[in-house]
Amino acid sequence: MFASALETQFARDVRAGLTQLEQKTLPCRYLYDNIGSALFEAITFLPEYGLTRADARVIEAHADDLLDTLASDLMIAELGSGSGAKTRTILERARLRQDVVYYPIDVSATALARCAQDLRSLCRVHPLEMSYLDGLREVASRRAPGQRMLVLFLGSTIGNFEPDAAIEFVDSVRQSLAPGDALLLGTDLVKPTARLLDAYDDPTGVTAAFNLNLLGRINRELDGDFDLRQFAHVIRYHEEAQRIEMHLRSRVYQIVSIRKADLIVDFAAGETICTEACHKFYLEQVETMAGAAGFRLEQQWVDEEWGFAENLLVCP
Ligand code: AVJ
Repeated sequence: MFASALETQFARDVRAGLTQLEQKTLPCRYLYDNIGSALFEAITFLPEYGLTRADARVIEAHADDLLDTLASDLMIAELGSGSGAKTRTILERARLRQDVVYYPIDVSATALARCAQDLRSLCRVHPLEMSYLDGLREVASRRAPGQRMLVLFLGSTIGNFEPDAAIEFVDSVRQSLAPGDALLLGTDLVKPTARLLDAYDDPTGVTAAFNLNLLGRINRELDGDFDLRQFAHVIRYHEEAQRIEMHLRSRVYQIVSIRKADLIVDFAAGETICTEACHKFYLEQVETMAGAAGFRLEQQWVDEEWGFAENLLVCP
């Protein structure tokens, strides 16, 4: 049977994560298969999860201010575009003023196709099914003389990086940019713990399904035999580290085999797999991060209702 490269990478990552001695882990990027992307879309509608609506409110309120700061001939690249819903507002405003080309970059072919279909009536859309930094380098290589680039990294996906890795990532983004280019970075802000716990462990159980689906994906794609009913969705908030963690806790002692990862792994009763870390920010920390990555922080637009900020980082 022919094993695709991606499958093998998935198998390798699962094997590496589940053989960790201290804390078993699974990379959060694997949460987004078709089912996972659909469940995440459902999460964004939950009353308890205000992040995506807050992001959209800030963009609605400040898209013109944003475009006022940028040159006329614009390439807009988006990291992790998903369905592109939030970007629509920026593209609608931009095309009234300038010639715009949009490059959605995403690892999900389904999300990219949907995004391109939804937005191609607004401007030229060139979807790139690539990793963020590879996609950005590709966009930079297509820059015409005098063209400026705006990179969108919305929705606080930056929160999935550990603090040092976040600075490194933002610095890597800057390396594909030229003076005058900009990065619009969405960051979810620190807020009362109770509100965060509700947002990541909603009473409807959508986030629990989103989390458990990762084990279902391993069963489907890597021939695993996880019994999803024997795992529980658990949230932890580390106040000092400003980090929410999603875990899957084993309800009993159990042994799981994952044939395509050539792995048999056991779980003690109560043992967990960490499937995602979501860091929250203070405004000053974003400024520090921008400076450490070689950017100048130009603007911070804040949604007070939920506690979310869009940060405009300009390449000096
Ligand atoms: C897509 C990473 C921004 O951290 O809030 C939502 C993912 N995980 N509910 C977030 C998520 C659980 C989300 N990000």
